[in-house]
Amino acid sequence: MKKLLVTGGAGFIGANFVYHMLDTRPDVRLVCVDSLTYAGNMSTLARAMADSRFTFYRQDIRDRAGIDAIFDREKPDAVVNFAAESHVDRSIEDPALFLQTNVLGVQVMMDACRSHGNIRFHQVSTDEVYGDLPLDRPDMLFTESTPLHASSPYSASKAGADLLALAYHRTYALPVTVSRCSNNYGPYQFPEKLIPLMIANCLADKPLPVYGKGLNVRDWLYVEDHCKAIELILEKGRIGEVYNVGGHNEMRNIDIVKLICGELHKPESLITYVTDRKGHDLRYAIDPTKIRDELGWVPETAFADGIKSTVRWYLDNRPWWEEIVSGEYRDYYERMYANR
Ligand code: NAD
Ligand code: TDX
Repeated sequence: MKKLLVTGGAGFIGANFVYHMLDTRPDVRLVCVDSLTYAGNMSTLARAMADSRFTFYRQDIRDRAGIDAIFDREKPDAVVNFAAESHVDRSIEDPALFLQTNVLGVQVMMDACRSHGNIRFHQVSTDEVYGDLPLDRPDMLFTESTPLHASSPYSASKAGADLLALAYHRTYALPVTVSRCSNNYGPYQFPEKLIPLMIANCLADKPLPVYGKGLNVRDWLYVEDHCKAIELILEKGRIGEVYNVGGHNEMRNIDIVKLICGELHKPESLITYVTDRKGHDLRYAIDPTKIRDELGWVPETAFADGIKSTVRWYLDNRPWWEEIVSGEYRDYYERMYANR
């Protein structure tokens, strides 16, 4: 049976990937490494913990000795690195942590792969490494050869990790792949991110803080489609290659927020325009031709269906996010939004 080591599995996409693999791949065992930052949540992994094919380690990827010990013991066949500080607004407040986890943590993971038999390594990256596109040029999309042009400390740290991963391939022949995905949405997303934040605030009849004029565009992909893309790249992706992942689903922030109001039967008068994010990227849009043509990947969930089931999930799983928004997240929210 193949053993896959997954970092960041207690976070949003990592947990969805863990469940995708446990539910569809009886031939795979999963070892999850996660330090449980504010964004990691053991309740998310409750069902996985009951599965004999799943093992969990509370472990920071920056800690070389701890990571080496897990590799010694588990001897994984491949590694997928989801672990990261992932929120742009937090990176504007505290860039150092982003560099430590998102760059140096990746180095530790790849060094462990090298010293344990040149283990296959997949780096989960983001379209944000390309910077942004103009709003008035719908013809322009990010391809894998678009130059890296990161705007935030978060995206700069992810770009640094991508370059390091590709350098480890060229220099040490480490079998590396990189995927750069657009904005994900779906179950278990931490409520600091646009879609769950707006759902939670709507349900509490709280103001809906839209940055700037709400005209920035993101390219949304249902998280399960991202997980399937990563699985395909792991199995069939060409070593040393980058794959863009996205579903041609560009939406303006304001339209997403209005749609959520509609789904929850809440008045649009809750919408409050607040001070814009510093350096706010205007538009992201992925060209997924390469992964479609080479690996046959196409997104399967239409946004209209995915957003309905996501809203339904947050309605059906209130204890999961209510516990989060009533904990230390409250201080973050106050800090970030009080005087905005
Ligand atoms: P998340 O913030 O929900 O989860 C991150 C997880 O990593 C958490 O469980 C956290 O505890 C863990 N973690 C953080 N620092 C760690 C460390 N030093 N050691 C071990 N574990 C650590 O993030 P997400 O939205 O699930 O994103 C996962 C990955 O996908 C990230 O690499 C992110 O850059 C990338 N990505 C995210 C999106 C998106 O829309 N969310 C889109 C494209 C790419
Ligand atoms: O309160 C808000 N109001 C608002 O208008 C928040 C939290 C966000 N926004 C805007 C900012 C963005 O234009 O909504 C858009 C989406 O914001 P986020 O959910 O913070 O996502 P984004 O900055 O686009 O980054 C996300 O996608 C790429 C993930 O957080 C990254 O980890 C991923 O790499």
